[in-house]
Amino acid sequence: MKISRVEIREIRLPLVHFFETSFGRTTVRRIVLVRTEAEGLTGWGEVTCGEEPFYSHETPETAWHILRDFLIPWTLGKEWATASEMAPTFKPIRGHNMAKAALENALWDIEAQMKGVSLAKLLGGSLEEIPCGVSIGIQNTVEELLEKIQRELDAGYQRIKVKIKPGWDVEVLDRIRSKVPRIALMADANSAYTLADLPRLKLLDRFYLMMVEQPLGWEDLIDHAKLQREIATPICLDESIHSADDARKAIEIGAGKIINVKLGRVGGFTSARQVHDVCRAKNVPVWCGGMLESGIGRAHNIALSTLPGFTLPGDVSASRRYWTEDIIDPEVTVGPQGTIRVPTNAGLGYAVNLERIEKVTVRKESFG
Ligand code: OSB
Ligand code: MG
Repeated sequence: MKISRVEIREIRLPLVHFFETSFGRTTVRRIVLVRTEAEGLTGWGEVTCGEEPFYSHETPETAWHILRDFLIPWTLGKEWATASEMAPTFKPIRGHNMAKAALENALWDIEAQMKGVSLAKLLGGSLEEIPCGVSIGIQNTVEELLEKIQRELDAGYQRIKVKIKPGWDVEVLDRIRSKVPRIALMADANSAYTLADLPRLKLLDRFYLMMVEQPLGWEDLIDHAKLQREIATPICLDESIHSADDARKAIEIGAGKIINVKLGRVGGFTSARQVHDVCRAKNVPVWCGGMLESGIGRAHNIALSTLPGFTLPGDVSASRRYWTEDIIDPEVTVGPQGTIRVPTNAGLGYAVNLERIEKVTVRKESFG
């Protein structure tokens, strides 16, 4: 596959409802999309970083810079036998995994179309339907949170994740458990605690959560291992895992029992599959995380979630929870059993709505 042209663009998509975590509130997403052309085919990728460097160091601005000045010049005009060749080529660039993932994943889309198979199939996935959970942000009041939880349960979602931080944790979980004692529930702290909070973190065991996600430092493994020895609730790592090597080390030292795989955070499909393989070999369950993606990133997450190690419901949910109108057709929908049917047509499996994308584009630049 010879890449003849790459276009990057930034779109702005207002969220249907603000999304708040321990590190801040998002109301409008700024998303950098990559459109790659090769062999007369078009592939799409999405940079999944946040607007500010609060989840990771990447922002739309850093991704634009790394794509324009390094990744795109390194790929244009080159012959690629498979999309998985990109990851080793990008290795000399340290970090910037979300920028790398957008370009690599666009080539996976093209490779799948060339071979006439779905992205899921190209990856080696087998599930025809994937189980879905939802991630519900911090709300203005606990009552609003309880209402939202009920709405998502009524829609069929298989597990509920809530965000926690000091001041919005034990009391909130207590209220949730009083109302819905039996649901599959988990909490995500986005690195809001330290080991000094151990007494508080120990209280989480009361709520028999499926897991607590990333309670400690965004790059930490060591303290997570210490914490896991002190609490019964399984720890799930998100921010700390950037590669299969990180996953191996985390498992070796007992830093957690579950891993959240995000395509952007680990640098694309090739790396994500390696993380999956490392975890599967050690019987560590994984699930697919979300970054408030547009339909393009969402379609990629759906394909990834079909791998056999993705045994827990992910944060991959319906388009309508995020956008009044998505940028793909049809939009992603979730059935009454809380599952998404995996598309079987070649490539992404959804039609990219270029007309809609043009309307929300604020800048673009092409190469080649
Ligand atoms: O920690 O999983 C996270 C969103 C933005 C940044 C980090 C996280 C999240 C989510 C939302 O939890 C998942 C989604 O619905 O896309
Ligand atoms: Mg998380």
